[in-house]
Amino acid sequence: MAAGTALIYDEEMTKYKLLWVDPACKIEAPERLTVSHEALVRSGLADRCVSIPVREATDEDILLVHSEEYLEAVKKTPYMTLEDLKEFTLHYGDVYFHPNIYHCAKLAAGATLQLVDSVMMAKVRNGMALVRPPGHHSMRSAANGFCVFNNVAIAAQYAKQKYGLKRVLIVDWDVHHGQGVQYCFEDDPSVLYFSWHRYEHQKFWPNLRESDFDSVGKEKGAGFTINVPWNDVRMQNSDYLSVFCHVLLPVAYEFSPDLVLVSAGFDSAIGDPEGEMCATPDIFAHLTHLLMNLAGGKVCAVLEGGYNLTSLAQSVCQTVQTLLGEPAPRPANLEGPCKSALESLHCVRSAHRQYWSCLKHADNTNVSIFRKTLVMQISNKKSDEQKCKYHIPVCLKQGCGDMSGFMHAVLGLLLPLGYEYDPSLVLLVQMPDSGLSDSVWQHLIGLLQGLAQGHTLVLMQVRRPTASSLLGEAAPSLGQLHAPLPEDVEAIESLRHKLKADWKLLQTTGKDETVKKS
Ligand code: X5A
Ligand code: ZN
Repeated sequence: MAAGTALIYDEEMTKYKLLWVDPACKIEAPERLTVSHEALVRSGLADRCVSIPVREATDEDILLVHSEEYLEAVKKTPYMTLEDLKEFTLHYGDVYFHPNIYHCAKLAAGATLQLVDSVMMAKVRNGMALVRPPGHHSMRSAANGFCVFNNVAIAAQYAKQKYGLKRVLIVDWDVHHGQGVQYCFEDDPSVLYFSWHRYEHQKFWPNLRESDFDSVGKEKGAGFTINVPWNDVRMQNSDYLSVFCHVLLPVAYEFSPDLVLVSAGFDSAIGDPEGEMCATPDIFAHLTHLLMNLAGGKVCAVLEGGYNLTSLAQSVCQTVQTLLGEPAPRPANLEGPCKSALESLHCVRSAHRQYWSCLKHADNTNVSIFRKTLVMQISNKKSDEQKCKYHIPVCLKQGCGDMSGFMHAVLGLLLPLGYEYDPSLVLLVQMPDSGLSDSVWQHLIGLLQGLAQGHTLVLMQVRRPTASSLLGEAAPSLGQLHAPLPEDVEAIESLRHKLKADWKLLQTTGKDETVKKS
């Protein structure tokens, strides 16, 4: 295996900036690159890396991802007046142009390709490219989100073409969704795109429906796009690690990539004004470390976002230090993932169960039913195992048959849990073979009427299928339905016509049915 870590950087990429007032764009400043590079130099990390020169991406490289029309349009920007640049910028979302940005964008994409070349030609084991402008938001024919050319997407296509790679993994740990990368590979099973991103149920930029967990890729590429939406801010180290352990890594090992590209944005770190997350810079040491056993260690990290200069510089150092082979520091306070992260995790795993065998046996039960429902099941079956916090199987030797044991469970478990859970309805279900005596049943009903302001629904002698439906299991298919009896259809239809003046949802045509009864 090759040794060494490449560092690819050129000061030229600091030589463009926002030339007018735009609050959305002012955070994308040249200092992002200078502080990151200075931190690497000051810590001695830069010296331990193999320094590789940048190059300009060629038209051919850029056309691997972008359209000719778009490339030609961007090519004109160095000659534009300030007014023309402002006007050109208006065609796109949250991005700005500058007379030197086309040059820098060619260097950013070219730096990424230099990194891929040095890793693929085994000059180094892995490496990082410090680049501006970032890439993951730019699309085939559009600049977007500070991005002009899609550095990582171009690199993936380039690596497939030049080195005949069968599978490339793109890990996008930037706090924004790299929709440009997603669009580029959504029907391509040779590129697995993973992204987590601040989403807040589509309230956060870029506010796309297709950033949610149920966008999994299309056609042959179904299952090869993995989106983890963060529906809350302040995600922490445990949330990030959980998603790596329970989604990305199992799938990545199953995918078995030939190369790993990281869209390494550090706006997912604490202090960032965009992300508003709480993960500490040392988590990036762990994220990096966890990827370094894939693809024989061929990991190329490419800078994307990151707008808190302190947090950014520290995170870059953690990443490079780990690429160099330093052991990762002990991660700060690891409690479990938060509720919102668990919800996202569950949704992503469910959405991908059908595509990845590592997720097939995961969360096999319909846990969602238990979110709104606290289920306590008293039986003599040891086999019932707890499905989640809100599912409490209680195994008594004689089930409900022994009065003392049963009352012990009711008073010691069911009542306190019921009071803490504070339900709005109590549903009591008695199975036919429960063995429960009438008097115990009467006590149970009486005790539970203290909950839910007395709203109690009692189901006696319930048949097995009723219980399974109440627990959220799918009903078996009814098979093909034949046509109903004509006299039944007639009776139902005439009733519907009689009732539809009073009940809007019974109406099926616009004619004279909107007339209200006076
Ligand atoms: C690369 C990156 C963020 C754009 C935010 C626009 N772009 N509101 O982090
Ligand atoms: Zn970002």
